[in-house]
Amino acid sequence: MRTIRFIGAPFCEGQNLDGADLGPTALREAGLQPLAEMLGWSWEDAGDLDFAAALEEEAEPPPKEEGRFALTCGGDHSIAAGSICALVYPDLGVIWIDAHADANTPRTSPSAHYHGMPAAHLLGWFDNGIDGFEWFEPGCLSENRLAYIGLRDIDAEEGRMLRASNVHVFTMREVDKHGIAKVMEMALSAIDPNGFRPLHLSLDIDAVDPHFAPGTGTAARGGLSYREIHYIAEEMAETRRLVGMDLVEINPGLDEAPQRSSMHGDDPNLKPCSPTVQLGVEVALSALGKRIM
Ligand code: 6HN
Ligand code: MN
Ligand code: MN
Ligand code: MN
Repeated sequence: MRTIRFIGAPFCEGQNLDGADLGPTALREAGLQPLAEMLGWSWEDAGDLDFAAALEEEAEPPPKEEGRFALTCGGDHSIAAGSICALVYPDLGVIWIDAHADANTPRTSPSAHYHGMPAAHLLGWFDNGIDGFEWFEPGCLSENRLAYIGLRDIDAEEGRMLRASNVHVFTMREVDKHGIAKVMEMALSAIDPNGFRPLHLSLDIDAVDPHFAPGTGTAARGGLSYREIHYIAEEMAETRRLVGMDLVEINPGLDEAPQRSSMHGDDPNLKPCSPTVQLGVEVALSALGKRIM
């Protein structure tokens, strides 16, 4: 039996809205654990990371994750710097699903929000180190092992840096033009031409159209459909090489009213949840191998 290690990362200081820190608890309450166990996974809950304590103490590296499927739930997308850096696979390929590229540097960022920067940090694009990040390994992700899908809201300088790089970018226009199946095929073969690399899925829920994912801080219209995000997750599971996943930017405080759904069946232990939380649970289950039939 394969084991999931669920890591709660209730960090929302990478931007200026409260509520994304409620993500891990909301996903637990929506029943992610029993639903994953029904798929045959064994579940290990690492609890929530204590960011307040971490700020007080000497910077400690995130514990290295190996052998289990590491599911890190945010929080905002800042946490991907830690979750990806903590994976021990030196040839890791990353599929980054997002409306945004999160590839600003402290020099180019228009907002100074760190959640718009973790990809650039991982790629080693920052001019300088940052205090508190002594554990971090800038450049631990190489450009040709990163592919984005779903982008549609990119800052000018960020776009220039991406175009000048070897990062693989599939914007919403490529999804329109080729369809999601072809885009997934192109993205996977771009980062993993021989099909043997371990893979990580960094999933920002704002990649999905706000019609399906209203509960997020930086919503951008014109996003992935309900089935397109599921197809991505299903294909990642199908590779059988998925070793980690981030599920970030779900903000229950900005979400619509809780509802009961078919996902909950008539299990009284599963509480109704808001639509973006529900979407997060459903997409995580697809990435964990759930199939329509
Ligand atoms: N996210 N590009 C904008 C910025 O502030 O750098 C938005 C970033 C959004 C980040 O959604 O993870
Ligand atoms: Mn906060
Ligand atoms: Mn993001
Ligand atoms: Mn985003």
